[in-house]
Amino acid sequence: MSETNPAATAPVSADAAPHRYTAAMAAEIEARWQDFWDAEGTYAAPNPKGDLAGDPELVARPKKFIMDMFPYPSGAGLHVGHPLGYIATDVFARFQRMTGHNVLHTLGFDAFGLPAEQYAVQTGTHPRVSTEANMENMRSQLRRLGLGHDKRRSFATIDPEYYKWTQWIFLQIFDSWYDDEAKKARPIAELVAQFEAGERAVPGGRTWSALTEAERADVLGEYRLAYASDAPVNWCPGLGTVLANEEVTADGRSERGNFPVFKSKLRQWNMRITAYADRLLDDLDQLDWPEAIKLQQRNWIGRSEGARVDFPIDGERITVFTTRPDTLFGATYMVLAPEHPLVEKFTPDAWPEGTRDAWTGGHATPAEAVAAYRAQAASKSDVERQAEAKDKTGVFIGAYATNPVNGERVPVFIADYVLMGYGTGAIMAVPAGDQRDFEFARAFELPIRCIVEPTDGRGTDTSTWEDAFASYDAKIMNSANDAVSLDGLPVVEAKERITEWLERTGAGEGTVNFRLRDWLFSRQRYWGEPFPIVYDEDGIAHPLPASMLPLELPEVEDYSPRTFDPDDADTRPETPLSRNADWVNVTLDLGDGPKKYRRETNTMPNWAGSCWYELRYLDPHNSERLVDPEIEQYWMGPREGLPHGGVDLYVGGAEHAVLHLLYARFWSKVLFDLGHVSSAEPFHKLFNQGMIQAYVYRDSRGIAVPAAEVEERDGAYYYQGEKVSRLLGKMGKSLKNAVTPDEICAEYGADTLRLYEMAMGPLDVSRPWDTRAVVGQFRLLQRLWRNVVDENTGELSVVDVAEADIDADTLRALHKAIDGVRQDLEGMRFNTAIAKVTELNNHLTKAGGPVPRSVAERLVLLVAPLAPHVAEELWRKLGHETSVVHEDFPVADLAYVVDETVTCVVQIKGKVKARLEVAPSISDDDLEKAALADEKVVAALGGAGIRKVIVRAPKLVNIVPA
Ligand code: ANZ
Repeated sequence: MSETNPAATAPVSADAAPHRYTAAMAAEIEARWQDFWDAEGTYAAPNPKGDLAGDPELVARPKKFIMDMFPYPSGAGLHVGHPLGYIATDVFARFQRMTGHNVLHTLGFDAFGLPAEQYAVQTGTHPRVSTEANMENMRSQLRRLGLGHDKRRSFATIDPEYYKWTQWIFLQIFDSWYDDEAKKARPIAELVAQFEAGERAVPGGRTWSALTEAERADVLGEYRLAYASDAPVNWCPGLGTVLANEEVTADGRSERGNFPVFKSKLRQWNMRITAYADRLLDDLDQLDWPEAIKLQQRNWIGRSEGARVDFPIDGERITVFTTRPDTLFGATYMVLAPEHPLVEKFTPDAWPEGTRDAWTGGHATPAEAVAAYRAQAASKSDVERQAEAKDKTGVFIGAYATNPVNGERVPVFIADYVLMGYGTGAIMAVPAGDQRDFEFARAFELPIRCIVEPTDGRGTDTSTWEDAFASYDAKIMNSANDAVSLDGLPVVEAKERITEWLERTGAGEGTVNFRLRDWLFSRQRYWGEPFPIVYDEDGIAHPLPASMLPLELPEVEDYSPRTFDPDDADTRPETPLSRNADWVNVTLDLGDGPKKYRRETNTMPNWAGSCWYELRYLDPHNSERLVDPEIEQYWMGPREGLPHGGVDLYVGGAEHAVLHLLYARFWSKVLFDLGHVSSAEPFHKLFNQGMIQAYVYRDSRGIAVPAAEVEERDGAYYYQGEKVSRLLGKMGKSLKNAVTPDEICAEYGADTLRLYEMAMGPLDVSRPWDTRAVVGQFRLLQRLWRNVVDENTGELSVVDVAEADIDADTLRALHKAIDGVRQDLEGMRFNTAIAKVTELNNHLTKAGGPVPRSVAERLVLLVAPLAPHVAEELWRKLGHETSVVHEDFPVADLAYVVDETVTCVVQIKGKVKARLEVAPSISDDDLEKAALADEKVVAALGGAGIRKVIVRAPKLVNIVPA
């Protein structure tokens, strides 16, 4: 809903002050200063060297790299919710500039992605054309906000000069392996050298020289950090592409479009992010990130300490992963994931003697039971399979394994609550200690053996139990064989002891398991980075040499991925790039003469471009290297408090907790290991801004109606006379409640919009947009203007007054504001900073009379980070020739900051000679100095020496002259 603001739009009537701050004036001022900044390059941050080298004095300052999560250039443009974070970083960056820092602040575009491609499919417009147009539109919307970006450093991920380096990084990752001993990535050539020299055994036991080229490629594929594999992947026929785990919802559907997702075996590129699981986890501790995000990353990585235990079966073995090896004596059956590759091997032709009916699922043979159960399990998502409280289903495969700790025969089942993708895809089931196993055991009449002394009074007779008993504080019981006893031990010690026994007897070993999976890195899309990979006639993948980069996207006739019946799991993707035969089939000389090759026709996922963009901002035009090491070191290198280096401040939404932020950390670490960068972490401090919410109004059919046309009457809401409901929700076109920054800028100006967004509440909290409240900040700027400029003449209204002659109340108000605003801006508490500026401004308004020039100047400097245009204008009016952007932020005189003062009496020889107003907390030393410096005291002493000063802070100073 919008209310017209009379001050902003009313035509200037005869009696209205001609030089009042109005929307029209704001528009004029803002446009003028934006042009000035662009022309002067006011926000250019100099590099220590290279094409962006500049003012050595600025370079020598401490530096700050302040960054936003860059936007996707959507066709809908920006609404007022989008720039919340951009304004915040801009205010912060401006404050840092004014407190002596060389500040790098810019913004690019994350421009590959699905919407442009879908638009292309619908309209036939090339995705580049629509994306460029959207960027152009967003650039002008952003420029209108007065953001102090170094535009020389901006780029889009779709620029071939940018994605050349995305492809180059892919090649670095492809050409490296993770050395578990050195705990870092190394060039693959060093691994080959180890194989050649016989220093490392070649898997399969042959010598390196005996392997064919294809066999070598296969071996190296097992090590490379980027590798193609035929693993089961998330295939989404409805979208026509495969998806990363992170892109699949908890109910096993595509995050985008909500289509079913199936596990299908497809040859796909992967990134071995799992090699970095430990480091990704450990290094979180050093980062200044919100705890909630760290926790999400920790959970996503999901480190579990436990053991692998081998259960012998038919001369072979089934290996399980357990976090509770201490419960091994209570393992009374085993479960394999239905897809487990060993299932066929151990499934006999007939049910063994004594098989219970309940175990067979009513099937005549184990093979039939297994086949039927597998078909049933395949139709469920992992989440459905794991859901608690569901009936546990499964079938016996007709085989028994041996529990290594007590030699007992334990029946082997398949059941869908065990997942193939976790641990080893097989478990030992301990019904007494695990609720899922407990339910399964009850359903299948399997023994439940009490191996942990219950501490809740339920007793050890498991036939009376209603659920499993789990506690880390309890003691183990019924757990001893001839060689090892866990009885009486608490869980942690029992785990250690049994793990020792397992390792000693060769029955198992302690191990760490991660939930994190490798990152599925290929998509069957058009609008993404092509892979710099070609296949020779034997199907062996070859990297393109760096000299052939960028490998640009070819033109194709049809951009759409081929989509299929969303429910048809048997379909296979067809990539848009494969439709351009001239591009796909090429003759290249990769160093051994011209040969025929076939290009990889998948493209990279849209996360690729955002995995390293912070580095490109540093050295955006470098065509020789990813980033110049000295420049990288300068802006991002490790330093005090930032052991891993990284961006000083990164602001964006919390929704990127595990996708972008995890991938970017992974790429940083690889680049760090390979020596390309000095920072092992991309983002040292992370801040998640809240959301700007908006009211959604719906009619009786539940359909959203245009919010701007809703009227309020007596607390109820009406649209075209019909009553509508009101709820707080997201802002957006589809909910018909989007407010654009353009509208607000037109009505009040960008400075008002900036102030309003910053004043709405703490930055990390979500808040409802209220157009009617914006005018409050506009009035603040009007009063600010009026405190400096005569509205009738347009002339300065300030007066020159010596600091000593400014009244004490004003000085107190001023210094309190300076002190508070400084601390608030440093701490990113922009809302309270604005409150303090408002307080000072109101004080000056109320005080009446002209404002002392030095007070007005400092007020303007306080406002400058928040409302830069009006600040520039007033600064210029105050007679300054240079931009306010690089002025020093005012510093408070703390003597004025304390709330109350007490009166201190200064006596000379017992007679009161002066009274001082001092802070209650003043020290004896400071009070003595203040007393001796006081004019009246100096006069009374008349040059006489001092024998003794007795100080009783804060109330009394007694001076005894010599
Ligand atoms: C025996 C046991 C006894 C277990 C007990 C738990 C409690 P986290 O902590 O998430 O790592 N498990 C192992 N692999 C599995 C798979 N592929 N699908 C489903 N469940 C699996 O969980 C590890 C525990 O989950 C393992 O420890 C195993 O059950 C089960 F009182 O082994 B436990």
